[in-house]
Amino acid sequence: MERRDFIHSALIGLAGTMSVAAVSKHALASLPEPIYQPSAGTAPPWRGPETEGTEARYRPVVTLNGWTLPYRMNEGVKEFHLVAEPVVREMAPGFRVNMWGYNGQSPGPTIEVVEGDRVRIFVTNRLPEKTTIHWHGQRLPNGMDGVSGLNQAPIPVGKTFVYEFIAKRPGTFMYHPHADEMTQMAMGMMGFWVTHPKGKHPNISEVDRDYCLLLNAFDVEPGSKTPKVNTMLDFNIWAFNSRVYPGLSPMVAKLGDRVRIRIGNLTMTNHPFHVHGIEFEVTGTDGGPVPPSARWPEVTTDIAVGQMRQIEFIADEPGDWAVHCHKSHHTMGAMGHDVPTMIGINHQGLVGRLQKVVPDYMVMGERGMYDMKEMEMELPPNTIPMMTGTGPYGPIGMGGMFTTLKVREDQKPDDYSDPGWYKQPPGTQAYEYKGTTPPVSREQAAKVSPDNNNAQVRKPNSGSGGGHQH
Ligand SMILES: [Cu+2]
Repeated sequence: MERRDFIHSALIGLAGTMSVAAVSKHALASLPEPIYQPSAGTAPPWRGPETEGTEARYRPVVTLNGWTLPYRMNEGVKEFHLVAEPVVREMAPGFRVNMWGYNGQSPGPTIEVVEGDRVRIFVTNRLPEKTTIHWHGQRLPNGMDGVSGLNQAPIPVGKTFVYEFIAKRPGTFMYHPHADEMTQMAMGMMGFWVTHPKGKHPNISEVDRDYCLLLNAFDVEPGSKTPKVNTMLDFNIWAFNSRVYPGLSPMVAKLGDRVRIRIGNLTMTNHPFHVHGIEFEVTGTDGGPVPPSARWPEVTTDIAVGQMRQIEFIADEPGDWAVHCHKSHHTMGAMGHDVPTMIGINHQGLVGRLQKVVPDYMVMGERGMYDMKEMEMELPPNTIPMMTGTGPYGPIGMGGMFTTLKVREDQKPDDYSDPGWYKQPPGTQAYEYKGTTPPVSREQAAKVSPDNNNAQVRKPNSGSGGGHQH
């Protein structure tokens, strides 16, 4: 068979119509053509041959600012080809970071299969060092678990290894190296894996939208392009799928849709994942689906290191709802950690004198940090502002692990395009009070809390209103 013919049949295989007889011995022994993703945008759901028509086996997921890896069928086996390699990830417009990833991006593509599928994954190592892949959470033969030295020899530079197993249980999984983990994960090597249930499952709902995102973190010095790989805890870029707000797509839903979000945490700290506007339930954990009788409602759920969570809700409130990690420094861009707290410091007269020595000197934070959202600070090249994103009412002041859930009555089914900003119906938005303001009595405030230590050290009649201590 000519190489041209092989490529042709491989492409047909991707469309799922290649018959078993059409596969020659030569094709069987060949690597599937690696497929690359040049864009850091959100790819539409990958509509493989099993997702459409009356025989459809599953509804495909959408990986936020990511994509699903197409497979080829080879005698009943789903074959994928992952290429571990250096990539440049655009974390937000104008902010590019040198990472390691798979098939052109970090995170790598999502692998999406059905319970019971036999899966064969070719892994080619184009990194400058050895690697492996561990299929986090899967039931598989011990020799396929990917821990270098324990389950296999690591994949040498330039070589390709084959992993093969049956996707035994439905759920949300991740993949990542288990060789020089600290470096390779700090550089962005990770990906998502979804196994859909085979047929109806008592504890797994059919949903209208199914989103995937990995929580990941990097330490990129402002002005530089390569993450520091020896950082243990003090990361400064907090990301969903190696992207930061405002570089993240919104999650969109049609009013009334049942929405699932699958979240995995491959950072070195926990993230309380918070969704505004609705209540959700955790419908699945690392170990599988949660029976409906064991679920409870939440608006925030903590996702510990190495964990996966599936949350589900009905998108029954229209609007643009914030979705973010609730650690407030995780919704910020890169910053120095040594900025002093300046609230209450009077800078009058100081700025001019300081600017004679430091021409770019700016006062930061004497009334809180909100002003920083509007400030035009001079930043080193290739650095995102600390707080950023502009909404219909001004700066949002969020970076990092932040995006929006956009619920619209007129969003078409399967339409994942951004509907723009929500238009508040008249009379449903917070507004300025314009009546008279009664004087505040601080004396009364001190008297009503006699058990409070702080209140006791104040002289109730001093008139200074607190802060005056013995
Ligand atoms: Cu966080």
